[in-house]
Amino acid sequence: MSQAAERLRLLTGHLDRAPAVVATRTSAPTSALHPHKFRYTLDNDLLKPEERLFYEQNGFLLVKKLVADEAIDLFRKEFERICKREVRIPGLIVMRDITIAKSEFVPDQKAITKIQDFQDDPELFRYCSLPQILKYVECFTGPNIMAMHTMLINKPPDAGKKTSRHPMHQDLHYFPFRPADRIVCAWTALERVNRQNGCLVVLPGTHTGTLKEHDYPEWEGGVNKMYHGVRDYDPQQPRVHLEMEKGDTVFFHPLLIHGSGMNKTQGFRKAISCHYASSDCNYIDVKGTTQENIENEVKEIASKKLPEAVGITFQDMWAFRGRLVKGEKRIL
Ligand SMILES: O=C(O)CCC(=O)C(=O)O
Repeated sequence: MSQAAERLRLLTGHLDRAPAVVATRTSAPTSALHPHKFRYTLDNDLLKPEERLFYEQNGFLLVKKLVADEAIDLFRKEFERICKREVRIPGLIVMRDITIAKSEFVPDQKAITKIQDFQDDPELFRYCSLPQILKYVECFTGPNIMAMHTMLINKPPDAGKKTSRHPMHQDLHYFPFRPADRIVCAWTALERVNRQNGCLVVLPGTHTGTLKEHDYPEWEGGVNKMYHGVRDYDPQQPRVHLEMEKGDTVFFHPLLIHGSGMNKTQGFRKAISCHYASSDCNYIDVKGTTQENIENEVKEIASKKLPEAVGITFQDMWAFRGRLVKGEKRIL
C-alpha cells in the first residue's frame, strides 16, 4: 500500500465519526467506500485525504477560488467580442436558446446561450491550460492530459418556457472514448451561481453506476438542441445544488448525473468548462450502444453545416478538437 493510501486508511476512522463536508449536502450521503481501494483518483500529493475520499464517494469535488478574477474578466471580455462578431474563431459552435433563436436576432450576448469548441481561440483556451486547474485534473487523468471539449455557458434569463434548464444527464453519453474514470470535467463559475440563476445540480454517488440511456426530455416548452437527458433516473434521489462564487471550480466524473435549473433572474449566468481525458484513453465504437443516437445526431448536424464532413467518423470529430495540454500525446 502506498504511503498516501496508508495515511488515508488511518484517517478513515476519524472521518467515519466526523465526515468532511466539501460541498453542502441537501440530503444523505450515498455509497460507502472501502478505505483501501481508490478507483476514481490516482495517487497524488495535492488532494487532502478527505478531498480524495469525497471524490471517490460522490464523484465531484468543489475547490473554492481556484481561478483569479483577472483571468475571468479576460474570458468574459473575449466572450463579448465573439458575440459582437469582433473576432471569428474557426470551428467554434455558437448555440442559441430555442426561444431566443425563434425571436428577432440581436448580434450580442443576449442571443447566445453557449459556445463550444473554443480550442482555437488562444484567449479562451488559456482556461484549459491554467496550471492550478491542471494540477487537480492530473489527480483524475494522470500526467498525459488532453483537453477534449470546451464550453462557455451563458444561461439566459428564462423566457417563461423553462428552456433555460439543462436536463439531468451524464457527460459520458457524448464521448466515444474510455475509460470513464480517466476523464474529468472542470467547470468554473464566472460569477456567483446559485439556485436563483440556475446553478449546477448533481446526484452524488451516481458516478459509480453505468452509462444510462439518454434522449430528449418531453418538456412542454421544448428543449435545446443536443440537450439529451437521462431517461430513467429517480427524481427522489438525493441531490446537491452547487452554489458557487466567481472563480470556484468543480471537478466531476463523466458518469455523475447532473444538470442545471431554470434561470429565474434577469441576468445571464456564465460558466466556463473543459472536459479533460488521459491521452492514454482509447476511442470506442458506439454503434449498437446507447450512444448511437448522439453519434447520429452529431454527424447529421456536422454534414448539414459542412457537406465535406460526410464520411468523417464520430471519433475523428473528437480527434480534431482534442489538444494536448500536459505530458505526452499517446492514443487520443
Ligand atoms: O452549465 C450548465 O448549466 C450545465 C452544463 C452542462 O452540464 C453541460 O453542458 O453538459
